[in-house]
Amino acid sequence: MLRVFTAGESHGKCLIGIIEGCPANFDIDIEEINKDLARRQKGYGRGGRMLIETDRVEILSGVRGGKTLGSPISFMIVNKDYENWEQFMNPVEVDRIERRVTKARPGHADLSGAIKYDFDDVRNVLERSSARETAVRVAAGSILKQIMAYFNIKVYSHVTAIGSVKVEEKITDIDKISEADLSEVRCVDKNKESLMIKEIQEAKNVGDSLGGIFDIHVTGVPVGLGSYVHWDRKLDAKLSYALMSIQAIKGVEIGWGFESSITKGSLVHDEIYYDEQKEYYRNTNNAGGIEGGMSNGENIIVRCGMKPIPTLYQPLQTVDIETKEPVSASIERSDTCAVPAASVVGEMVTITVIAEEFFRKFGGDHKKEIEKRWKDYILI
Ligand code: EPS
Repeated sequence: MLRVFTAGESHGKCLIGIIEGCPANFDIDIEEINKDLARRQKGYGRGGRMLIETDRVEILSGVRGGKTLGSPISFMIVNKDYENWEQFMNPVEVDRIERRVTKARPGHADLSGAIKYDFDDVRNVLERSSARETAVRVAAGSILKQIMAYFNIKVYSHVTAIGSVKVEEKITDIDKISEADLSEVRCVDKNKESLMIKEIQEAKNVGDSLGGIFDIHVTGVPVGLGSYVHWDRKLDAKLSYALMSIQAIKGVEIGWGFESSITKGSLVHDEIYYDEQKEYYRNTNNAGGIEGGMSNGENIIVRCGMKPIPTLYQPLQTVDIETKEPVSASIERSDTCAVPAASVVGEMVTITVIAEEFFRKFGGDHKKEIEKRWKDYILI
């Protein structure tokens, strides 16, 4: 079974990841991981932290000479900002007063986290609940993405809404979606792109923040990943669970999602055809490539909605957890909009779930074993 663990505080020394259950003998290109880490750092609307960091992965175990060993892959990403925070984040001794946070931000983990763990300093909560943790999930996903690419499975994403600006057209052309990397907001509609940038700038000017929506597409997924037999192995359920765990994600839709719920069945379901060359195929993909909890051979299409980041430079009303007096929420350095970054995180989280289910179906200890099972299956 494939499992990914993450550790690390936002301003601690480093972030740590462990991938357990990755088979042996797959080539891993470390520069490709660094490219994905750089993609996550980009995006119009990011805050000052991204000017400090140049996220790079250092593999510590499980890979030798560029090939996976089958043993746990552990890696770290150094927080360059730690040198500015050592005094407050050192594991042995810290200044507990100067950067103490007591004005819990509405929308953040601050208040519930402080109550749950009996902390008098919200910093203990915000350091771990920070979306900085997603750097680890990107590095892990990027490793698995390279392995999935060997089996012709590829993942893409693009942003379809930021604030009130929405791309109305349903874009499914993968060549078009691949252009998202060229856009500062990962939007492939040029008109909407400039409106999104304008709206982010306007929000920034008044100390506000913006959420948005992004779509993830996965190509090359063979039929039958996931399960109709086990409720907890349904592919759509697993994807939703994993994607919903990304900081600030509030909604996940598969294919047409909520829109299909208010449309007649005759217009929703994708009719089935057969042809010697293409074998089974559909002319539409409203199901987003998943039926009965299993991949059906069409592209997987998943959509995520992200709420606006809770840190506001014009803060909302809250309560000081020490005095219980009404105050304005604390202001931590933050992003105005992190939807483009979240869309890269979404890709990596998605490919992690696909890899997990791929290994479950075709799994073995090493590449040859898996490749044989995969070829036998797709050639049936
Ligand atoms: C982030 C790092 C953080 C924030 C952001 C995401 O850096 P810092 O807290 O030092 O400014 O930019 O985190 C949040 C928005 C949040 O709510 O925690 C990153 O690496 O993605």
